Amino acid sequence: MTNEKNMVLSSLKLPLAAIALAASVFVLAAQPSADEVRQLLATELPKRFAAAHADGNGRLSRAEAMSAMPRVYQHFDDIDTDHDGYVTQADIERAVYEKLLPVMGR
Ligand SMILES: [Ca+2]
Repeated sequence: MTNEKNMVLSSLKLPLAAIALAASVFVLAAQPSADEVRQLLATELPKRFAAAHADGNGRLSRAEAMSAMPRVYQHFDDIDTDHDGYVTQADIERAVYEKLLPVMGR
């Protein structure tokens, strides 16, 4: 049984750790479903956001995003809708719901 499991795992192109990492930063190459993205928002975003903003002020600066949440950094100007140079967790959630999920179309 263990050997069968190992064969299945070794046949995957990516190590499981890489898949988990990709999912946690919302990389779309893995083609998560809309439900999976909603699930990630509920479970992973609060943890990642808390870990990413080092000073704990509830807002993520561009520099903090660059080092800890590269996908957020990549879309920083879209997410920072009031253009004050900071994004909140709510900003990220809104961006995903308003911009990402609609284009996923499922
Ligand atoms: Ca802002």
